[in-house]
Amino acid sequence: VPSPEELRRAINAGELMLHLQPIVEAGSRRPLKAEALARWRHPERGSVSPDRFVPVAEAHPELADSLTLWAIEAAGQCQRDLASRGLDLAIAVNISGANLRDLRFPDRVQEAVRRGGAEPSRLTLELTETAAFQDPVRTADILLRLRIKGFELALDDFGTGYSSLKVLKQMPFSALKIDRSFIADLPTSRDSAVIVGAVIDIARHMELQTVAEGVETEEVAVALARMHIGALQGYHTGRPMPLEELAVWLT
Ligand code: G
Ligand code: G
Ligand code: MN
Ligand code: NA
Repeated sequence: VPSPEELRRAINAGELMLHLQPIVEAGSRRPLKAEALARWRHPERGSVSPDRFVPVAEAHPELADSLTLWAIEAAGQCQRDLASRGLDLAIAVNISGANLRDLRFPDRVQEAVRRGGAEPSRLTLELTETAAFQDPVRTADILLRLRIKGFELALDDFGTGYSSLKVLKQMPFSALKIDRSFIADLPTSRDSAVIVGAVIDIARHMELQTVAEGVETEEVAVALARMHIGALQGYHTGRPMPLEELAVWLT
């Protein structure tokens, strides 16, 4: 596990980069968006997984902010790079509960977007329900400010927290990402199929977009399209990849 000092240094030294995973429309398989996933190429240790360094950032609010603002700025640069090749894609960036302590966060996001050159309406911020529930009143306030600034908000890993429906009711989300634990066994588990069907139904009535995470087979993709899910994400429809590869993948 890296120390906070090492991570801080790495962010400043430009050792982090984004990989981008396609999110495609379920029916047409047309690319809608890409999720930005941070990668750290350490000069001695080689690649360090986000599972190791994201928790370090989350334990230090100011470091969590640096990571998120770096990712937002870098995502904007990716979007501009794609636009210069005639490719238009929305981008989703993961944010942490640690980012939601300070009411100045939305302004800082807006500044990072300005530096990176992204279009706010083409940037989605993804947040897990666990993060959203640490301080629900403050979170709702911060999320509302972000929505007013034009950002899309996605509830990530939906179904794995303790308060999913309450979070949906209280927070101004625009999309819901169904956790891969309900998606992988969709063809064989009647329970998963019933749960996913009900979630899609709730989302439709609440006018929320739906994304299935962890789509690993054509069979699952077809089953989800039949259930009228909005979008698909997973190794089957596209792995996380560097920007250059994504540009090729898109054309
Ligand atoms: O590819 P994957 O191994 O990228 O990511 C592992 C975990 O790390 C996921 O839960 C993902 O949401 C998280 N993650 C990846 N990049 C970022 C990031 O830039 N910020 C935050 N907060 N989490 C990230
Ligand atoms: O927590 P979040 O949903 O942001 O995490 C995204 C994580 O899921 C990343 O680690 C990414 O590499 C991983 N991922 C993306 N597609 C698939 C998939 O089809 N199967 C599995 N098992 N993991 C996936
Ligand atoms: Mn995510
Ligand atoms: Na997720």
